[in-house]
Formats: sequence, structure tokens, C-alpha cells
Amino acid sequence: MRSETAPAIRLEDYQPPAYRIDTVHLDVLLDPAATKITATLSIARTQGTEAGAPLVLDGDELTLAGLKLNGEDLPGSAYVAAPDRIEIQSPPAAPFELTIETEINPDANTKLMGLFRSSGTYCTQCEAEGFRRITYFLDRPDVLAVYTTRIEAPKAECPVLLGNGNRLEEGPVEGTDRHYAIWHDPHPKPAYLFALVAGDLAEVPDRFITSSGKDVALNIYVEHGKESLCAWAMDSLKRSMRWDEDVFDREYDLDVFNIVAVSDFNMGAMENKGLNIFNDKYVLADPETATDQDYANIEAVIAHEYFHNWTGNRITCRDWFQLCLKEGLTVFRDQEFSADMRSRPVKRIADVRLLKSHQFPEDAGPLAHPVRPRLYHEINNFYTATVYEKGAEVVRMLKTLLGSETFRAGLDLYFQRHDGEATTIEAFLACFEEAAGTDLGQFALWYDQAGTPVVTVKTRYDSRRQTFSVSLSQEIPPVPGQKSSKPAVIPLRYGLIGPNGEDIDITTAPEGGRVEGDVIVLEKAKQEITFRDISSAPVLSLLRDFSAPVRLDHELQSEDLQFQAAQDSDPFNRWQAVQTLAMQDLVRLASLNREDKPAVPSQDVLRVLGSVLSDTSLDAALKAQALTLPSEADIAQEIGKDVDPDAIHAARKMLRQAVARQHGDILLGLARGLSGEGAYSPDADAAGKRALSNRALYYYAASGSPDAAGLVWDLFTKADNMTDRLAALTLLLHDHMPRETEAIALYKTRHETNSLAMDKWFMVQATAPGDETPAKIRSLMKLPLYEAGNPNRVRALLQSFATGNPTQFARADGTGFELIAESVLEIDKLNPQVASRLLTSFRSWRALDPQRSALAETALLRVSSCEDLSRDSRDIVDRTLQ
Ligand code: B3K
Ligand code: ZN
Repeated sequence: MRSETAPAIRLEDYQPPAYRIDTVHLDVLLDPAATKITATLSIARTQGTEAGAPLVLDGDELTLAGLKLNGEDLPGSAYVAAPDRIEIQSPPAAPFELTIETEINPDANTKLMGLFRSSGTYCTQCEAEGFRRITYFLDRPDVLAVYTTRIEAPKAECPVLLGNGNRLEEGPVEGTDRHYAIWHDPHPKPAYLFALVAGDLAEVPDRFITSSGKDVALNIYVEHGKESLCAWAMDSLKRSMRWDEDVFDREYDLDVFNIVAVSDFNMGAMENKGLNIFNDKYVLADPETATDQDYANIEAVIAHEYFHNWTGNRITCRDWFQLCLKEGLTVFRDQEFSADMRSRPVKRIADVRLLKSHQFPEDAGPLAHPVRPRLYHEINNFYTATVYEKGAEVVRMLKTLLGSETFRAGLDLYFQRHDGEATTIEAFLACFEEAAGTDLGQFALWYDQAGTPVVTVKTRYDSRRQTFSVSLSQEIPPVPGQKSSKPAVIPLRYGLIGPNGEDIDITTAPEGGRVEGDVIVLEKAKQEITFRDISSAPVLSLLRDFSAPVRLDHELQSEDLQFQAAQDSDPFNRWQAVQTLAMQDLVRLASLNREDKPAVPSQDVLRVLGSVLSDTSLDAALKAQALTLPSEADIAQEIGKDVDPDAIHAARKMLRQAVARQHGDILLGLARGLSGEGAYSPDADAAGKRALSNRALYYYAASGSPDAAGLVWDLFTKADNMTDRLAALTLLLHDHMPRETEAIALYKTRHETNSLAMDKWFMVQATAPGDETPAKIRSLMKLPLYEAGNPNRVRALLQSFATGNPTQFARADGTGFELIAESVLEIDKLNPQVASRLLTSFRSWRALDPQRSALAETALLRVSSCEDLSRDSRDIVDRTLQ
């Protein structure tokens, strides 16, 4: 027996709603186990709906406690009510008012969708379909209503009552120990942006004056005692608000902007109108508990949610197939913000690393889907790297193709034309077509075709004719369920590097295709571009700044890559050249290891890494990025089939040790030289220095030098910040250094009461290579500190194991897969979204060697055979096994 797959929802079946809901009045009487909600909805037929057409409202695990139409009880014969829907058979032809009473149990809500409690605080999560767990509703993003919310709760337990929009009034409920607040949001919005919060929270206030002089009250609400940890988040918020005004001319539109941090949350954060709710991981920071990466993430997520106010809230999605309309665009916006706040090339490299490590494998496996999917069974499974990250790349390509000014004009038109609407990708693209006077029909294929295009490049220099020809072809490898694909429009930023290392000035117009400035626009399956008057053989630097989300098959010789690594004027391609050289060698070493043949790292690669180390012109953060070898998962992806994670692990270790042996002195200097200068600051420059210093120590620790263990231990015990302490702890545990057990205990004693710091403690242990790790994880799961109901903890221990410990997850005895399969089944009963996300860690199972892939399949079949699997996990397991 197995649970049924939910019916498919298809884009082509979209129908506008038969009824609209203009206003919503909610009255919420909070109680931990029995919260009463009275929803009063003003409803009207939409154009084209026949009088008396049935009205069907969505619900999810709801109990109906009362139903009135225009103030009168509705007789039982007039409707059918079930936990997942109400159908009113023939509602009045004229606009009417429906009053619905429901009762829900926030404390029993372990799915963390709808209304739930986190450490005693009531909060909500309604995207995508959580509002229907609060009351019956037309829970779809194209139903926009004006909300007024009255929240009532005991004053002592919940002194803070928050809703969307502006607060209209608040006060005691006479004769009781309760109080209430009424919030009104004047901006029509879909139900997924509804939110309320109630609890005993500390308020961190600030303010922001907008460009037109509006005074906005900003507040961050956190658990008492954590006020001092909000400074960075508040600073990031104010910088985001200013940046959106400066760069996109977008101003904030309410009198208040509230952020609430909670510790149990399925995702990073949520952009509810005027009341963002955050996973506290993306709010709280101080040097003692947060790493530089945490600081950067907080800055980016605060910005992302704030930017949604325009790209998502003011203009929302017509249906969930259009999710990338708000997510891809908002990720693009937050990436640009971080690039402006920090180093642009370093940010670009970090974003591309993320894209390649998360989105590329998704696009190459059984869960591949277009940026705009056409079909889903469970929408929560489509908040993916493809929708977010590839979606952002598509927006970036639009900018590259149209140029900054036209791109900006198109976006202005979009804001002006669609403000207050729920719209589509077509409408979005139409604005750019109009601004540019061009047809984007072929470009739109990026939204519809899954799979990463492979661009194959061949070059030929003819010294007699002084021509340089670049032949290009593109192809998307087969994607399950996708018919043959069509050529996309691929902007390839390029330069021709002359023998002196400088870009050649191209004075004669290239022939054979569209070349606009420094961008070759590949539009056909095959094209040959010829450059004339090129007096000596150049090196082609292609895909500069990673101008398109494609794989490049460009057989450059090692000498050319070394030349690029040293000379390319594009920092991204300098970094890429180092990575390509390292990757080629790692793949070669892994294959030799696989065959038990002697393997020695290439001198070319060691030399290039050495030049990076000693290059004084490179900034520290960029150096650290260049010195970060492709991860084991990246190497597995490159190998693509018959993957043996142990051979890959060994290859990476060999290269690391060889670097350490060859460049010990300079590594030691860097490891000692940069960290610990002056007081901690989270800015990009200081963070870059720490990153380089810790990267150097990572190599040096592999040198076998007698002082290496002492250096690591010193850093661990003396560090004045989490970045350095965690780097040292990771080395101690992952290299199984002599005092690792003592380090685990010391860290625990120091941070036991701080759950975000303890998440790191779980994570470092879960990602340690070594046979004992799965058993260790099982024992960690028995600790009182491990909470299966807390998504951050589950992700720290189990998700990081499944995605960050390839040799142990894909063990040849199958126990790694079993651990995750068992955990998925357990967690699925509590929180399907967390379980199904964990299950996606199996997505590359078919690329493993036959023994391992058979074991992975067994584990997946075990999950699949569960009778009462959630819709979320059923969808993922079905597609993964397909
Ligand atoms: N929009 C939310 C994500 C909601 C996920 C629902 N399963 C956060 C964000 O992208 O900003
Ligand atoms: Zn978002």
C-alpha cells in the first residue's frame, strides 16, 4: 500500500476566479489549543460568472464552527463543509457578506504552516497555502483583498500584538485580563501575505525617513535578552531601504515596518506586508556567535524580504506557476544590493558557486523543471534553486542583453503598469519588449525549458588572414519528460586577450552573428563568429562574469588557462581559470584513485595556486575564493556518472596536501598574519582577510608540520569571533586532530545556551568525514539538545550530513542512506516540508556507481512504500525514482 499522489495542477488549466473577495475582517481570539477565528468576507461575482455559480473556498485541516450569509445562519442544506473545502451551492447573485467561524489548535501545528507557536510566540506562515489552515478562503494569489485584523490575547502572555499594515487601535478588553489590537493594511494583497504575531517579545526600535520625507517606524521584535543581537539586521534594513530608492526608485509605502525573529521556521524568512517574519538565524548576530557568512546572509535576506515589498507584494503572481516573477527578480535585486555593499566580483563568484552547486545538479537530475514549471503536485516543492537562482540569472541576462538603461526603463514600466496587480511572466517581458522595441519571444524560452545548456566552443586563428574564428554551438542535454529543446538566446560576454595580457581592441566589426559591444549573442544552434585584423593569436575569454547559466565546453590548453588565471582582466574568469585547472586535475586524480593507480597532483596546478597565494595585487576575499577547491559534490557533478565518493575525497586530500607541502612558508605567513588584527568588524574587507587566513590554515594543517596542530588549537581557544573559532573547530574535527574530543566539549560548554551557535556544533560533527559519523549522528539525535520539531536543528544535523558529507551519506554499506530515509519518515509525520527538502538530497543517486545507486534506490523505495507519506514527500520520492 502507498499513499496516493495528489492530482496535478497545470498551468494550462488556469481560470480566473469566479468570485472576488474585496475586504476581509478577521477577529482572532488567541488561545494555545483553541484559537477562534471569525472571518467576515465581502464577496462578489467576477465578470462572466453566472448568477448562482457555486462558491468553493479552500481549507486545510479546518473545523467549521459557524457560517452566516449576510448575517443569517446558512442552513446545512445550502453548503457542504469538509476540512479541506466549503462549497456554497448557490450564493446570491448580488455582492454578499460571508461570516465564517473556525477553531484551530496552534500548539498542535507541527507543520509550521498557518498559525503556530514558536517558543510561546504565536506566528503565521501563509505562503504558499497556509492561510487556508486559518480560515476557509479563496487561497490563491490572484484574489487580492484589503485586510483588517483584530487580535485579542491575554495581556500578560502576549503584550505584543502585531498584524499587517498600520495599527488602528489597541486597548484592554474591559472586565478581562485580555487586550486587543486592530491592524489595517490598505494595500490589497493575496492571502499568502497575511501575517499576525502575538507574544512576549522585546522591541528594538529605529526609524527611516524616505526620499519623499515620510517617517517610517522600524521595529525588530526578538526574545527578551536578544536586543543587542539586532544591530546588524537593523543596519542592513536601513541600507536596503535607501538602496531601493537610489537604484530602483522604490519607496516604502506604510508608516511601520516590523520584523519578528522566531526560532522555529520552515524557511529563511517571509515577506508578509509590513510584517516580515524571520528565522532568527537571519536576524541575530554578534561576533561571538555569528560567522562572517552569517553576517552576509543576514544582510542579503533582510534585503531580499524588504525588496519583495515591490517585487512580490505591490506586484504579485497571478498563480504559483509565476513564482519566479517575484523570486527570480527579487534574488537578482538582493544580489545587486550585496554586490554594491561588498565586492562585486567576490559576490558574483559566491553566487555562481551556489548556482553551480545547487541549481546545476537539480537541472541535471530527476527533479529538473523549468524556471516556470507547467505542472505541480505540491507547490511547496517548487521553492527551488531553479526558480530562485536560475530565475535571477534570467533577469540578469535580460539586463545584459538590453543594457542597463533599457533594462531600467522596462522595469519602471513594469512597476507603473502592474502596480496592485497579480500578473505573469508574459506581462513582465512585454514591458521590456516595449522599452527596447524588440521581440523577446525566443528569450522567453529560458522560462520554459529545463536543463542547463551546454555551449561548445572551438577557436581557430589564421595568421595569414589575421582572422580569429569562434565556432559556437548550443544544446540542452535530455531532460526527462521534455521534448527536444530549441536554441535559446545566450549572451556570452567575452574578450580576446592578446599576448601582452591586455584585451585586444576590436576595431573591425565581427562577422557571422550578433556581437554587441563585449557580448556575443548566441541565438542559433550553431554559429561562427569571425574577428578580423587580429595580428597575433589571442586567448578567448568567454562567459565573463558568468553572463549566462550554461556549461562551457571549451577545450583550452593548460597554458591558456594558466595565462588567463594570471592575466584575464575579468576577475570572474581569472577565478574560473584557476577552478577549471583544479577541477581537471581533481577529476584525473579521482579516476586514478578509482583504478588504484599512483596519482600525483599536477605541477601546473600547484604553480597556479602558488601564484595566487603570492599575488599581492589580489584582494584577500578574491584570493580566498580562488584557493577554495571545488567541493566533493562539485567534482562528482563534473564526473557525472559511476561516481565513487571515496576516490573523489582522496583526490581532494592529495591536492590539498601537495599545496601544503609546496607552499608551506607562504601559507604559514598568511595563516598567522591576517587574523586577529584589531577589534572584530563584519565588513567585507575584514571578512575577506579572515577568509584568506583561514583558507591558508586549512592547507597548512595538511602539511604534516609539527606546529600545525598547535596553530589550529591556538586559534580555536583564542579566537575572539565565531568565524575563526568555527574554522578551527572544523579543522580539528574534519582532520581528526589530536584534541578533537576536547574541542567538541569546550565548544558545547561555551555555547550550550545559544541555539544558533549549537546548530554549528551539530553541523561540524555531521559533516566530518570518517566511518564513525553515521553512528555519531544517531547518538547526537538522542541528546535533549536535538529537537526533531525544530527545522534549523534538523537541517544542521541531517541535511548537512546528506548534502555535505558525500563519503558518509553514500557509504558503500548503505547505512548513510538508511539514516536519512529513516529520518525522513520520522520527520514527515511532524513537518512534511522539512522532510521533503531532506529527501531531495537523494536527487543525484543515479550518478553513483552501481553498488551505491542500488543502495540509494533501496532507501528511496523504503520511503516510497510508506502508506501515509505526506503529499510533499510523496511528490519528491515519486519524481526521484521516476
Ligand atoms: N517567499 C518566501 C518563501 C516561502 C516558501 C513557502 N514554502 C521567502 C522568500 O522567498 O522571500
Ligand atoms: Zn523571496
